[in-house]
Amino acid sequence: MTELKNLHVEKRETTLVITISREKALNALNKETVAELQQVFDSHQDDDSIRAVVITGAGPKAFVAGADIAEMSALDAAGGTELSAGGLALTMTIQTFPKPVIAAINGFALGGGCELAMACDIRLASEKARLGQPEVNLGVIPGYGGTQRLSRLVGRGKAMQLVLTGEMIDAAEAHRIGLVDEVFPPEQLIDKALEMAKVIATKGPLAVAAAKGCINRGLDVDLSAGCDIEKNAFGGLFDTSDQTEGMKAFMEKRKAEFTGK
Ligand code: DAK
Repeated sequence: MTELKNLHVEKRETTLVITISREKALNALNKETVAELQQVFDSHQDDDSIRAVVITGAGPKAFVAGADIAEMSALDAAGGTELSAGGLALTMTIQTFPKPVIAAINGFALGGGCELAMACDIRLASEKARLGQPEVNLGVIPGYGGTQRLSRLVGRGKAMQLVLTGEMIDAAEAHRIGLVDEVFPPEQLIDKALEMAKVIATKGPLAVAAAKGCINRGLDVDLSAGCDIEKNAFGGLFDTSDQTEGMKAFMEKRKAEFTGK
């Protein structure tokens, strides 16, 4: 892996912890940071030693305060489209990544930061987190899938309210509307995210990947097509050693030793 200027990447047992580290700009996503995130996900796509990813922001104040406004301010339409393409590709990579990705939202998650968190599979937030889609304040709209993923998470009315007013909400409200899944005191957030990643790491990795894919793909199709996706994925798992091992271990009253095969 080439040197990363904007990320700190650390392997903690089977969890890859990615910390976005541009603290002076509240971890705003410039093009280089988006490219580095893409590179980290691409290079771990087939890494069997990684069972989950945790993404967080450096410092006590921000997860990610959005796309980098200073960088964006100079863009023309072609540059804006290129920026959007990079961010959209990254969010799609995270959504289809074969291992679960947990966002540990330690502070502001605004604009592209909220969109990055929404592309993750599970969102855990600090009590100090504040979330929102403030793009209308800047004369633009969410460009990293925000208009699409927010409405899928919180419903049309709340998504409209957040995107059209540009107002921030606190962690408690984000939890109430389903934008974040759990809220913790700031000092517990990372440990809780790592704990959750560790629990997932004990499960069959192929089953975890299949379940993630079914939930995500199913949300984009009608119920019966979604159930077909599930049926095929369920059936496919019966060709794996992990299924044999999981069921054998249950009958032998021992813990399963999954190999991801
Ligand atoms: N970009 C660049 N720098 C940022 C930043 C950002 N998003 N947010 C904060 N900073 C910088 C500030 O400029 C300041 O830098 P210095 O002045 O110290 O050099 C430093 O971080 C500390 O920020 P503040 O001094 O403002 O700190 P406060 O505690 O007073 O306020 C705040 C914190 C988060 C409320 C405030 O910084 C703020 O409102 N930040 C901007 C939040 C925001 O609007 N985020 C959304 C960005 S727009 C698209 C693709 C993508 C997108 C849209 C379209 N297409 C191509 C179609 C996505 C857009 C966005 O994400």
